[in-house]
Amino acid sequence: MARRHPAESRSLRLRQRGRRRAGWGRVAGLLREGPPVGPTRPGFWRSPLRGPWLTSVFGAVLLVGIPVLFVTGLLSYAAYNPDLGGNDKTPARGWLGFYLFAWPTHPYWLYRLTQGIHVTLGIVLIPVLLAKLWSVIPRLFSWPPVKSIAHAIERLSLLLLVGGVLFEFATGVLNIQLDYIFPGSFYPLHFYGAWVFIGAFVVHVAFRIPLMVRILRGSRLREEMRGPAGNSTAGPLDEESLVSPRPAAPTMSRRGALGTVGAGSLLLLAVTAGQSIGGSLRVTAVLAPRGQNPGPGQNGFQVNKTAVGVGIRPRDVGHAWRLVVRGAAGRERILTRADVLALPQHGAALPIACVEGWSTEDQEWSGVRLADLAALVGYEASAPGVFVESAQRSGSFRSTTLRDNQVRDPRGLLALRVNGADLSPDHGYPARIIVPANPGVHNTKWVTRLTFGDST
Ligand SMILES: Nc1nc2c(c(=O)[nH]1)N[C@H]1C(S)=C(S)[C@@H](COP(=O)(O)O)O[C@H]1N2
Ligand SMILES: [Mo]
Repeated sequence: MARRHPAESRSLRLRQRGRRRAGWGRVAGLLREGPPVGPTRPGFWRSPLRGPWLTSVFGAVLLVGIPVLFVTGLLSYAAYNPDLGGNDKTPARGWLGFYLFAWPTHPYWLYRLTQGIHVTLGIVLIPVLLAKLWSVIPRLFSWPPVKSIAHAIERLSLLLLVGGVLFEFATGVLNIQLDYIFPGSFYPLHFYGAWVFIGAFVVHVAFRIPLMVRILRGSRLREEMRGPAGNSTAGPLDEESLVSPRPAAPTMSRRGALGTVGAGSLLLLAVTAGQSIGGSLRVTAVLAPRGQNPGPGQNGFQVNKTAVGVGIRPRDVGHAWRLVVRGAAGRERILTRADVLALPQHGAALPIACVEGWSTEDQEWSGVRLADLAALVGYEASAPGVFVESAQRSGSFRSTTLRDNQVRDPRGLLALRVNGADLSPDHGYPARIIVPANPGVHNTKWVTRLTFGDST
């Protein structure tokens, strides 16, 4: 316990000398010669568990997890077809959208899977992320703040890394739990933030991976995990100053620390995954923002945004409701609900999969194929994309643009019924969009107008 870090005794000498100095001379002296007081002092951080090994274990988990989060996040963004007019919530995304592609409709559960993974994994990694940050805290306060230009660049990249990761996790969780608190602006924040963060992440990994591999190859895992309480004593002082020069008595073993973090992650998994997997697991999703039990009946599945909640007036969706279908060369048809029901009806078993990560089981929708509606207004041979508008007059998600592959898919419907009953008001009565592998947001409810061939 009495081990004194060289920097510690240096700071002691300095403090004695400092009393004799005054003003700026003293500040300059402190900056030059060693850490003053508080968290910049190496002896301030005293957990004996900190050290390169523990940091490497958490780092290895994040090294696998974060790229999966990044890729599923990019896919989620591509699924919105933001290169179509009206869909882009991220103006001037510029070359960051270089990778965008026509989001497919096969397999129909694709978005349910990618977004379920994105959200569930993000939540499950929170304890690991916090533990990793805790394990490297002494480094964030390392003194002097800047030693050289290279050191300054490294510290700046750490700022982007830590700031970026906290920003991404915070915006993601807030968007899930607080019902879109960033009206229209979550996408740019989370999207630009992801690129800044991943840049810093790649730089960090490039510099750190050799050290991490070396430490983990040392196969201390067995050693750390064995023994009555696992290993809890501080290791030898390391170059990275993670190991405390003045370790306190342990309150927990490293095995216990890993177990606690792992148990935290498993607990979060257990109370989250049910919202995406569904079935009998849905009741376990106590953190699900859309609840575990959406009520009985054919329309008994999760609702995001009720008719009342977005200001749908009864007269907009009652007898006076009309569907306006516009197409080539100014052709237009205006249909009553009876007219739409008189068109050939087709079925499709598809889920609602929301950006928030929750999804429903496949529901049996029935309605008119979007391609058939396109044919009504002059697109008999091959249907183009469509601009969809709803009876909702303000707020987000009241309109969307669908791509031609989504219109042409035989399961791409303007649905009137679900599971054998008329749509309920909250699920979009009289008519809504349902398209395979489409993010929930683009399955517009309370549809009033379809404009084909106006998608760019
Ligand atoms: N007009 C309109 N359509 C909308 C929305 C909306 O707010 N307004 N919300 C969308 C979102 S975010 C989702 S996830 C799905 C949810 O469909 P459901 O409530 O039928 O499950 O509807 C989509 N359609
Ligand atoms: Mo959604």
